[in-house]
Amino acid sequence: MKPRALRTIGIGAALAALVLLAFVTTLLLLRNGDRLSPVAGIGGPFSLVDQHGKPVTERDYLGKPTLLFFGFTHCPDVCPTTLFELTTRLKDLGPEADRLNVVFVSVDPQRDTPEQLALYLSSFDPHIAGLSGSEDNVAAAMKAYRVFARKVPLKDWDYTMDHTASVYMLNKKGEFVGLMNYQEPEATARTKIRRLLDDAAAG
Ligand SMILES: [Cu+2]
Repeated sequence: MKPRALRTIGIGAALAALVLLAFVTTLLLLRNGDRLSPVAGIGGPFSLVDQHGKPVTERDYLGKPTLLFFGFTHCPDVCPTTLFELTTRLKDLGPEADRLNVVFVSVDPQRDTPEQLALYLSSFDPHIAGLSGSEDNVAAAMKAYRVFARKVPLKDWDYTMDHTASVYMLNKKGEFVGLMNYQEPEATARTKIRRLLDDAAAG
């Protein structure tokens, strides 16, 4: 073979090797990219009571990814809207909904007793757990997730609450991996939940 032919074969082989390397790296990157990256500094331990009166901590929700939302049952708009949307997403998932925790934490423990939460949540998907607790324990949970909430007085000693409206997404280790925004469009909400479930299934 002439040297030029040899060189062409050599270059061809090198190119083929490069293409193969690029392909393998892309596959690895894609696989890595599929994993949700935990964000440090948001989330932490909590000690609350569910709508059946059972004490729960963050450890009760490990092993499955979690959608965590803070609100209150007297909320006129944000909470019912979000819980209704979550109910629809859970219905869409069918039996796969069992692979996800959905947790509603009250920022209004004064009115949101376990009984009140049970009554309120009976209007939504039964997968949704409702947590409350002492003022201190609720405040600690809110602090851990950097949730903002404040009482706004209304007429006749009544009050409403301003509060953080995002849904926190936690992986199956309980690590914070991202947010779903208030009234997140259906398509992106579905994609986010899909990623959360796929990430959990990936081990
Ligand atoms: Cu609300």
